[in-house]
Amino acid sequence: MIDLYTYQAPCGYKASICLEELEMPYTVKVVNIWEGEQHKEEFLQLNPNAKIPVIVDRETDEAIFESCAILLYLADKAGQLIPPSGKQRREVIQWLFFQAASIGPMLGQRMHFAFVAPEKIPYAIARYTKETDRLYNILEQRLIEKEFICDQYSIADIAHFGWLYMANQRLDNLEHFPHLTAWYDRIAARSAVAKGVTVPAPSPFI
Ligand SMILES: N[C@@H](CCC(=O)N[C@@H](CS)C(=O)NCC(=O)O)C(=O)O
Repeated sequence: MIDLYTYQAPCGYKASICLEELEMPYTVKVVNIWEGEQHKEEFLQLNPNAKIPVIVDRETDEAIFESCAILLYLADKAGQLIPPSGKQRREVIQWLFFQAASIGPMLGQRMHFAFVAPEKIPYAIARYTKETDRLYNILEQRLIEKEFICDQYSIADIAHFGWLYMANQRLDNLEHFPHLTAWYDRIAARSAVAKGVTVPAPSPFI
């Protein structure tokens, strides 16, 4: 059994989608990040970085933070959603890092300056829009001949969907990227994905 510490946020959705895809039993522990519950001592013991998601594997009492590390752990535990070895496995890990280091942080900044910042700063909005469009174009080129980000549906798709799902609620950000849009629709149509984005409840952005 897995305990999932999460909230209505893109990084949390990655973990819940993965658990749903793997049909792994899990218990949801809600951490209200808008009320600061991620800074409580009990939670910091699980993640010193004070961010959701975190999982605890009750079979071993091991706690894991960082959403892409969680995806890798769950996929390896189940023996699904990532090849077990070789070049294809390394390719999935490479795109997981791309998501964690680029798509996630840059889209996070784009959404922050568009919707959360107390003042509209045109330079910041333009900077992160330009950078996320550049990153989208990398995915767009890759998806011209591919159904999924790697050879098969994998945790690389789940990782990317979390933030793209959140961005898509508020921005017309995919309209110039037809192959990325088609990929998004394919992933969104999966029943485990539709369920995963309702854990612990639908996004407040919807
Ligand atoms: N790199 C981390 C980022 C985690 C993250 O930023 N989580 C956000 C929700 S998507 C959060 O907990 N924010 C609360 C805060 O920053 O105080 C991961 O992928 O797990």
